[in-house]
Amino acid sequence: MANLSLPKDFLWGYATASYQIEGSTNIDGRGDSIWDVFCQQPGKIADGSSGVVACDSYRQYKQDVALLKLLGAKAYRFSISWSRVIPHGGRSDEVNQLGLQYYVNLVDELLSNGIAPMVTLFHWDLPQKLYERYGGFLNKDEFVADYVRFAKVMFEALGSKVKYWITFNEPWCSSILGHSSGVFAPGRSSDRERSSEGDSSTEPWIVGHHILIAHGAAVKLYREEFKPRHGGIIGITLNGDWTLPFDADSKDDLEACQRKLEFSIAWYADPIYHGEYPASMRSQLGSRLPSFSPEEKALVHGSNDFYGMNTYCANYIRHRSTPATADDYSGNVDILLSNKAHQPVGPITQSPWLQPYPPGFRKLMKWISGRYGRPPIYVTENGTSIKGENDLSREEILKDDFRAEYFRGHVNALAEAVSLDGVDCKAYMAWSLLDNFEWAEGYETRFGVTYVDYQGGQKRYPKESAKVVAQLFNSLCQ
Ligand code: GBH
Repeated sequence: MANLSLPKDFLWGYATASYQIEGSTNIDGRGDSIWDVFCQQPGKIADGSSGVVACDSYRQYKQDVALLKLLGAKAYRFSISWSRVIPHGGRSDEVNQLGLQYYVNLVDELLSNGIAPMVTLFHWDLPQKLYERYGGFLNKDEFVADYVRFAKVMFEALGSKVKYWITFNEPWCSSILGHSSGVFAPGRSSDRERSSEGDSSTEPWIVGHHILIAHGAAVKLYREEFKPRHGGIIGITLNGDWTLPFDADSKDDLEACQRKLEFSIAWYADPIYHGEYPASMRSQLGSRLPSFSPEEKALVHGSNDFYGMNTYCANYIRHRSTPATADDYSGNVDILLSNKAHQPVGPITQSPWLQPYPPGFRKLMKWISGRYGRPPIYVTENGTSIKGENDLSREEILKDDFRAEYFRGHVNALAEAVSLDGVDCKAYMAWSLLDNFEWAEGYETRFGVTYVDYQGGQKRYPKESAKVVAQLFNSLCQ
């Protein structure tokens, strides 16, 4: 451990997202997002809840900033509710000054407390009106133009103050979960028991394509009109988890591991860093995977100032020998939580998909760094839920040893990647500052280093893990 260290100016802090924390969904002129509407549909959210109140951060943002300061954070990653700023979302629609002012106030409060704001323009909450008008992400010309105008409004309002910009959070989720499995808004799928609309064989690939183009177009605007004046940086945040072979002796499973990484990460990162979708995807998806026009390619290729990395866990991967189905989105593999010898990849948590495996974090950073020419990596999310946490008393929840241990393992793995593997990692945002609305899992699953008392005015109580995160970075950054 003694030889591990991180740069003194390493940026660490916490992340959140607008719909998960803000509440006040009908206040001060905010328009609906696709999540407001999705939550109203019976059966979509585990506990039937929504983001109507959430952590009440729209009203309690000063408490959030005071909390960040107390925890010693250097940076705070939050996202903008597009429909709060432009209630109907479109490029000819009115800007809602009250909604915009909220983000100006938040940024000012952060800066006056010495905390660097990191802004995610889009974390899944598309204005509902744009979905109704033209199908949202599915309409390239409309979506790209509307997104770029929204981005411009935000760059104009905050460009002189915010130095870190993220165009999209985890486009894989908007594409696959929103338009293939249908478990996230807008809930489209070929599965007619789940949705009356959607085509899982084509729509996710179209949506991903359009998001990449919208990302490229917003980056172009930022680089031409804002970066020269303000000197900030901009990139996209991609999710992805490390893969291990189900059978370590199987060449097929080893290849399947690479394919799974390509279908989840390289789907977006290859066009950005290499100008093209990965060969494995082109060959499996054929003409269902859109292709870039020369202009689009030029927009997307080279469009990251940094690589935004979200990761939580790892999976065992087993090759499938049957042909890929039309709705397959993972490279025709089985994604498993234990291997051939029945060993689990990690301890269970409250999230069915999340079993922590800290060595995978280091390996994945190295994989990204190697494939993309050692880009600066900003870890924009990493964290865990805890099995049964929500059933405990507040006193018990505050002693979150499991989460503290998760952060020890992962921050140590990060320091190894930097100190021993030559990975250029500049930032780490733990997920999350607060317990919050965990999408389709509602409020039963907590990810915060801070307990939020949903029955007690959303009062915030820092957990043990918050202290551990600060200790880790205070001792590593020198
Ligand atoms: C992050 O996604 C999100 O950015 C954040 O908003 C969220 O609160 C946090 O995770 C914790 O969940 O079992 O097929 O439905 C993490 C990446 C990818 C993890 C999709 C869950 C579900 C796969 N997510 N995955 S599935």
